[in-house]
Amino acid sequence: MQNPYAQAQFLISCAQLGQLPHDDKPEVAFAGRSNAGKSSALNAICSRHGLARVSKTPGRTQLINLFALTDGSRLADLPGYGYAAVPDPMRRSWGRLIGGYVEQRENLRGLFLIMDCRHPLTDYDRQMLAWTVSAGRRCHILLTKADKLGYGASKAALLATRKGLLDLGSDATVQLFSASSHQGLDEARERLHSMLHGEEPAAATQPPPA
Ligand SMILES: Nc1nc2c(ncn2[C@@H]2O[C@H](COP(=O)(O)OP(=O)(O)OP(=O)(O)O)[C@@H](O)[C@H]2O)c(=O)[nH]1
Ligand SMILES: [Mg+2]
Repeated sequence: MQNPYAQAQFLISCAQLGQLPHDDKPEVAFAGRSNAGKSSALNAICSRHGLARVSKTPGRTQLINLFALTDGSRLADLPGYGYAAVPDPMRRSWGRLIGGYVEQRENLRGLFLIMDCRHPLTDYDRQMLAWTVSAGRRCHILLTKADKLGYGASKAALLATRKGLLDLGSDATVQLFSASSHQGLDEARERLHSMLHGEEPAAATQPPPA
């Protein structure tokens, strides 16, 4: 299948909610801890190396960066959270910006929450999930950097995260992913398509019952 995300184009960087375009174009946001691999996941899904900036310095993306797809829908790369060196006032402004975005953004169809599979469900991830639950947002979790763990350890991380989600009352779905090895890339693209366009991934290709 041709990758529908390959023509993604950078649209705008915003420091405040009011600067975002206000219309009914479907949008999915990539959120997660600083350095978890949000920008790398977005680039892998779009098959575009330099689309979203990737950095070895945590906390590099401090703005909401929007990317437009050819069908008019959009992807948002949200500022990372939980970076220890970020001063308190900046953390408060992060909470206002991201909490407000998740709760108020009318065209937001759901979140891709990116977690390093070696450190899933940090306190900030739990805060993020609590916002998605209270705002009734769909959420799909990529346990990324799966190339850093062996088969058994990555399966254990997957199961532990599923259990953690149940305990939090979240119905988020979760998968293993790697931007480096492309593990889980097809599933991530299908989930993203389903979230943007409101279809179940498998249902679209199945014939109607006889
Ligand atoms: N091995 C491996 N490294 C990865 C993977 N994804 C990201 N990285 C590395 O992790 C570091 C952070 O990746 P980014 O994509 O910039 O992370 P981010 O979440 O966008 O970070 P901020 O924008 O700073 O919040 C970079 O050095 C990436 O090369 C992966 O799947 N496997
Ligand atoms: Mg980034």
